[in-house]
Amino acid sequence: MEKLIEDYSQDYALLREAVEGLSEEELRFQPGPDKWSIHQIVIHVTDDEILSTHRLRKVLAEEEPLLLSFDQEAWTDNLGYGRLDREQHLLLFQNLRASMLPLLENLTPKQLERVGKYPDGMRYTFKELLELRVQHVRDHLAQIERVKQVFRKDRG
Ligand code: NI
Repeated sequence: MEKLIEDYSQDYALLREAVEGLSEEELRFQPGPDKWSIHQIVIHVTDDEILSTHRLRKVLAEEEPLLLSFDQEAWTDNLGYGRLDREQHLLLFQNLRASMLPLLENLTPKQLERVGKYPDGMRYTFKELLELRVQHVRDHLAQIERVKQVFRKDRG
């Protein structure tokens, strides 16, 4: 559990590091017609974090609450991610993660096993939801690296 909380608290620094020093051109580069730019990925990661932080809190607070997911492509298209402020979103991500840390300290084994369920019947424990948070960011960090490679090959 300690390792998990450590990973969870390191994601902001990794995300920041991944975009540090990139030109606006590289940040806005889309590797394909339907592929996200690094800018869009950062906004998506933060949007997902807003919803997931809510889910984590709900599972800790309520008895087997209903969890909802979101249509990520619709959010990207209809919220005009291109116009949203990347720096604000990075700071929002940082604050969301930091705001959770006091809740994660001293969790009892019983709290880790608290459950939330999705409308399709899938059930997740608090610990699993927390693991998914770290995994989500790590997956998108790998995606960011792939976009950088395509961009550099394109320009190379
Ligand atoms: Ni995602």
